[in-house]
Amino acid sequence: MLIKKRRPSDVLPSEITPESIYRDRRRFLKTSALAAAGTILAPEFVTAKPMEALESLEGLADSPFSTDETLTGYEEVTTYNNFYEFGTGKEDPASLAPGRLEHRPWTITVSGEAENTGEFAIDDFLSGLTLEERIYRLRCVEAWSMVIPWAGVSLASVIQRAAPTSKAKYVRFDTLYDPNVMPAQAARGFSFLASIDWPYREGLRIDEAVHPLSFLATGLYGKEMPSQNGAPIRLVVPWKYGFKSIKSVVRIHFQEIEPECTWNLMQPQEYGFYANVNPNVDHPRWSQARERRIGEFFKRDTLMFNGYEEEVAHLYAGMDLAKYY
Ligand SMILES: Nc1nc2c(c(=O)[nH]1)N[C@H]1C(S)=C(S)[C@@H](COP(=O)(O)O)O[C@H]1N2
Ligand SMILES: [Mo]
Repeated sequence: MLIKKRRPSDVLPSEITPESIYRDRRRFLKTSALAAAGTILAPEFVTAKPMEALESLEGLADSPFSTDETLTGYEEVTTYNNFYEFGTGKEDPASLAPGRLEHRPWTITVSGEAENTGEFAIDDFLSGLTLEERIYRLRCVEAWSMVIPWAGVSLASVIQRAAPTSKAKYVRFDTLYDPNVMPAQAARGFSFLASIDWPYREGLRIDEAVHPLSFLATGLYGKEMPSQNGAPIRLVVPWKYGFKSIKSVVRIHFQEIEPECTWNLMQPQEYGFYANVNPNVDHPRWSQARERRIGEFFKRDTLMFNGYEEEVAHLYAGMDLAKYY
């Protein structure tokens, strides 16, 4: 595998490339035999955040699940974020996470109802798994959306390796807890951030977790994951509101009962365990019928299960989706 390392000082503003060129480069890399010989001919482009040098991820397999909708620009994807560990402002994660959140060493603990539990260095955890690109819609519960080219591995492949027991009805994910890295975890007093019971936790029913759309992303736009997007590894569940897609995961825990999830614990009337994107079930304080695609002017209709209805509706057959929101 060819990995070209670059120092932050190598990045020129002219190298910050719009998504159209990203796509051309992907096509180019696939078709050009010369590209395999090195990066000399491949148009190089690097992160918009000169703070963080991100390695290229080579040889990403394509996925039939990818949408061909227009990608949200790299700049928007990496500067308009929700990552409350670094503050509630949309620009806080991009300004505070790079340089604070170290991507290596990183340990993932697999625990609970599974045969192959233990602590794994992330590169061992990922070794032998197929690295794919998945271009997914992301719909935040706040009624904005993006289209993001993720890179990573199917969650099912990870779960298969963990070999959950028959008692494993749910899987829970925890974000890193380290107040020295994540300033909001050190918040004290009566602030909103101090009221969050860290670490951020999320969960899925086991059949949701092994659904082929469920993804563990280690990068985006053909590069390793920027810190602000949840480096070095984060969940992506594209038919659910964005808050289910937990960032910077350190634990995967198999359990028999429905896990406690951060937003569900904080405001259960507003954020349910399922959190499936549903234009017909409004948030108590706003409508979910429409959304603003970041970079677009006019709002668009929100699609049932964020447009993945055909793939996932069967998981909820017979369930009242207004009750199991
Ligand atoms: N640990 C953690 N994970 C998180 C969040 C967070 O605050 N902390 N925010 C969630 C929300 S609300 C959204 S919309 C997505 C945003 O992902 P992005 O910034 O990569 O677009 O991350 C989710 N994962
Ligand atoms: Mo969100």
